[in-house]
Amino acid sequence: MTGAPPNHDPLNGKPLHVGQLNLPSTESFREAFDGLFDRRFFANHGPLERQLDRELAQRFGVRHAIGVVNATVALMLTLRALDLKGEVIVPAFTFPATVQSVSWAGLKPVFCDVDPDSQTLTAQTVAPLIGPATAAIMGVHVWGRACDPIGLQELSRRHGLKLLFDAAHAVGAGFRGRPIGGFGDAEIFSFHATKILNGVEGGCITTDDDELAARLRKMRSFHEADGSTPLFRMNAKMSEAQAAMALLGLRDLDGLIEQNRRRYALYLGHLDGIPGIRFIDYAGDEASNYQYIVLSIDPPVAGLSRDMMLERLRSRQILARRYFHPGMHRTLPYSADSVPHLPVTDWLCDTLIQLPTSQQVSDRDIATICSTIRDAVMTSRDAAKESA
Ligand code: T4K
Repeated sequence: MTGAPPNHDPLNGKPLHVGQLNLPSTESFREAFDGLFDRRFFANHGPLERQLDRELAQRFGVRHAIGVVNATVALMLTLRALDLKGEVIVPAFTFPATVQSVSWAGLKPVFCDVDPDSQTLTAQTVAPLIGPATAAIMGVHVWGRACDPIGLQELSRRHGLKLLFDAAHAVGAGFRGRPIGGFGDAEIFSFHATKILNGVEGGCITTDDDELAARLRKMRSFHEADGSTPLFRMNAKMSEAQAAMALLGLRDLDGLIEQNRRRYALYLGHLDGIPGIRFIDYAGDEASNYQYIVLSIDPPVAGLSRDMMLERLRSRQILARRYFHPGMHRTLPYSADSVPHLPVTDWLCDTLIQLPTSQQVSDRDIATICSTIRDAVMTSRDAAKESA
């Protein structure tokens, strides 16, 4: 026999990333981009961006959806548009954009711990932090799980606070029969390439507040308002190319959710009964988009730490990630003065793993990922027993 030895790894060395990376069909992509090139209208609120805003408003069941260049800028814009001063209560268990946008808007983030089951803020975790300087609460629908929208709406109303939701993970998700998008004063979505709705980059702000929507539309560009408007404005426009991609994704959204749900069920089946491994359970009042496969590792039971498990997976090109690590309260500039005591956040940051799931991850890949996890736990437990 000549040549390289056969690769016995079922993944064949193919790296498996986290992130959705959903693609439209080549034909629909070509058709959309042919139209775009024919029109030669690429930016400044063209027909596709306007169409996307209308379709998103309909899908999310809100009066206004305002397309923007990405969710980070959308968060910054919304906080500025609300004209807030003082403090914003936020989770530290989140992507940096949630917290950094508060600082960019000249506000002070106040870190709040999350509920151990939902991994989100709840009215109970937030209430003790409300003080005279509090201006707003910003919850995160992390993993697309609703961030106690009813409880937080009641709490914010009672205290006269603004309520925002970072819904970057929550396109297509819902709560008690209502789509995420219409809760609080505004919600902010991401259409980054790694999200279920792939606009390459992109995002939108949803709101039922006509006045806030008008203000945001003026602030997001220099093209939608007369120069006399006394507002801070910027170029936060979504391009026509982004809108074309997002429209194609929106058309496929229900099918993508169903594909995600199927992969989630496969993972659940393969990993059932492994000691020390616990899956996020998308159940109860939630309608999930299943775009994240997240599990926690309990080291004393599993026999190995989360980071050891990551190493095992990475050695087979399974590029699982430890979202979110470290907690934002432990990052500069926020940790410079003091680090608040957030035990649940710290525990999540130390124990969670995000696994690959996307159109690029086959059923066979999932079986391989799960057998890698099972083997890692079983060999670690055996080794621990032997050395005891
Ligand atoms: N709020 C929350 C709660 C968020 O999670 C995010 C973003 C935001 C706000 C802000 O939204 P945007 O401003 O981005 O619209 C990735 C995404 O870039 C980010 O959008 C996302 N959350 C976050 C959870 O994940 P990184 O820094 O971890 O990305 P990166 O480059 O390491 O990519 C993740 C994996 O995906 C890698 O394994 C490589 C793979 N990948 C990535 C891209 C971009 C690919 O295979 N192909 C690609 O094109 O943030």
